[in-house]
Amino acid sequence: MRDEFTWGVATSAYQIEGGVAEDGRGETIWDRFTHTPGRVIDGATGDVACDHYHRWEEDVALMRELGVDGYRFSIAWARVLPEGTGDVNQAGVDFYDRLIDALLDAGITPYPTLYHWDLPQALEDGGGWRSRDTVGAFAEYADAITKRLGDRVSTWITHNEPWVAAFVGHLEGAHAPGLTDWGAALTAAHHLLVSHGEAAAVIRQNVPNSRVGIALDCRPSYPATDSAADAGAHRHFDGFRNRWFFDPVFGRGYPDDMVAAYRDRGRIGPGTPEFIQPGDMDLIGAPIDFLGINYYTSLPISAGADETEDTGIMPGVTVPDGFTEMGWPITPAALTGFLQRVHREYDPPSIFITENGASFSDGPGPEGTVDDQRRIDYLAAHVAAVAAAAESGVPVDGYFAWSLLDNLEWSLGFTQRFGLVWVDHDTGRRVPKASFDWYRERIAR
Ligand code: IFM
Repeated sequence: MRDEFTWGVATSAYQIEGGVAEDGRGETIWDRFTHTPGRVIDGATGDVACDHYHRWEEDVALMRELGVDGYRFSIAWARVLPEGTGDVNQAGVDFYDRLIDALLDAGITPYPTLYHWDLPQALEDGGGWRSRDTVGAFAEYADAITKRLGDRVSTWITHNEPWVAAFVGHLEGAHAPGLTDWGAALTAAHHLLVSHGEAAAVIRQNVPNSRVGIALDCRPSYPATDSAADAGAHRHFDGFRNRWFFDPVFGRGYPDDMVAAYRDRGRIGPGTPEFIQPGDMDLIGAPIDFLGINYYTSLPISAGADETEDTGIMPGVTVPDGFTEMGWPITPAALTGFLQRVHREYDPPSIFITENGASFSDGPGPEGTVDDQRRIDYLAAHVAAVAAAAESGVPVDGYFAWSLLDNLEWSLGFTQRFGLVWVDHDTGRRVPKASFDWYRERIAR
């Protein structure tokens, strides 16, 4: 690992904060979605979540005890600009102001993400990410928040997992805003990427010595058999799931094979895709200071499998290291391979693993302690995979475990636990798990 390696933990606003109606925060698409019957398991909502909005000092103390160098969290756009644009809500900014000061006092570097899926509902009402106007609104938000926090925060992440925001939200319909439309998904994906470019330029202007990046999720895949049909399906899946974002962010535009495939399938029209305006691809492909990679699993792909299949167990597949409770195969070696590929093909100046972790539901035993050995095994294997990539020359500069706390796993509600700290979702009580102690010792080493 490089000398200045950053060890951290990650969270996101809607998954932990709660306090959704406090201090002038506006409604978001996730408030609307979770309150729509049938959308989320058990009718769970982020109204209280981990109550971090009130318990943030306790959470900073936990991080101090853990000894992390960095904390990756997201800022709720609707706390800063309740309607998405317009007047700044000072009380909302103050929350992040206090958090950042406390982190800095604890010797922890803040790594804020501007957008982790919680679009202000007012913008959704105007077309959300399907509308070009949302790009301008995002730049306005980036401007407002970096002008207020940029004196203390130099590292900024524009978006978290734009693939998920675009495709799970607008094609699979399992996330807010719950649409199932290819045109909407591809348009939203493009606007998310353009807004990354716009915001990056704004941040550079407002923040001296800024470091700007984006956190892309990835699903490395491989053909399920050595048949030509599976190889083709794997290539298409990789284009859909990985290259559609990695290529443009590194200045290559959208991959030709995928543009052709989408055209053939009637998802975009002939000629230049209708959502692209002159200058967009340069904006999206402007150099970044670091790339964030969120990694959880990799998948075998068979011809004929549903293109959108990105979770769940593929029929007939055996995975030596088993599955997490999300049903995701445990595949640490693929992380090394993917990092080497990204280094070889895209050559970012610096890479951070901005998320990696596992869902296992172990809770307090009779002694009150949480023995989550399966999470320790998962994390140890993935940290080793990152170290292997680093040893082979990949410029990896940090690792953020997902997540500090058990939290709201979106439409799966509170049924999945990713935390190093167990949370009683009735009382908010926090109990550090065995993996917390393991990570503290790993960081100290
Ligand atoms: O909880 C999510 C997070 O919000 C984004 N990345 C994946 C995590 C686990 O599904």
